[in-house]
Amino acid sequence: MIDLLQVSPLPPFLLERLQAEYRVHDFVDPKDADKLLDEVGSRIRGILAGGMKGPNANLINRLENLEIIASFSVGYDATDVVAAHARGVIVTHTPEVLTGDVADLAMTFILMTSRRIGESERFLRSGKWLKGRMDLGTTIKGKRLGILGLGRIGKAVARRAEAFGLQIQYHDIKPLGDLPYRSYPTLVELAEVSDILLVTCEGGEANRGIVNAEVLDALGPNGFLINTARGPIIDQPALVKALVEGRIAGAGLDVFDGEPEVPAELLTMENVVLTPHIASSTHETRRAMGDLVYDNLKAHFSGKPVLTPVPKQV
Ligand code: 8YV
Repeated sequence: MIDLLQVSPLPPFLLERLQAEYRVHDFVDPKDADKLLDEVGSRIRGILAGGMKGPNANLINRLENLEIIASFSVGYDATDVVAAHARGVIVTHTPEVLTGDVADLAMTFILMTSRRIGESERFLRSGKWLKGRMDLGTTIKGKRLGILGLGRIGKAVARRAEAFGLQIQYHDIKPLGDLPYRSYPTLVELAEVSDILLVTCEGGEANRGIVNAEVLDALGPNGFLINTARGPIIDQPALVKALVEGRIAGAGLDVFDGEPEVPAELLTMENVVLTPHIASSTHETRRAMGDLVYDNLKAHFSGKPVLTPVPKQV
């Protein structure tokens, strides 16, 4: 049996399927990491990672027979891909299969923040409707949606948003060729001309804190910020401050810097929609992500090319 090291929590159906064919060593929260690695490290040929927990360079370099890291996520910022590729270790992720669900949540946030759905629900449940009417929301038709990172997920949100009558524009570090949407050279310029700013770019060090106070001020007091990507892309203290001071209108957030901790100020704000990193959390998508992790490992250990490798990082 091939030995795998599991560094991230995984759904039970995937774990059971893998355990039937591989020897899976639990390294999610090891009591004595060194002892376990001394015992099994040299036998490990694969790592099972996730979007929030992946191997760092130390771990990758300690496993001399490591061949593959399979991540149960589309985002691979938790894994040191540069260190893996430097050693010729393959890294796989789960693109495409979760795009629709993540885009659906982003669209839901756009509607929830502008139409004040969460606040309206709390208004009704708390009995306030018996004393008066709920305040008005904002129409989304005709508003400008700025998308930061027009990749697979960004494009899927754009298609949905077009059906709701939103105007789409974007900022991306890569030239994206012929698209029906206007591109802005900087994030600040995009925010300046957006009513809603959606964060769907990659996480990782290069994008840490790029949605900063200047970007939030460019979005302005009538603007909504939506994040379904990674928490650290937003300068979180700057976001909290902008919300407290009314310098932006509201936010829809599925991810947080330091999650599952969430800044206390956000918990009591009416104009903020908060979900616990659920963008890909459907039975169907989690099953498809698990199947892809399994299929990537199967392909690799059968001597075939993996299905969804992470692009080469140097
Ligand atoms: C998962 C994610 O919740 O795919 C990603 O990048 O962040 C989510 O789909 C997470 O990766 C589970 O490990």
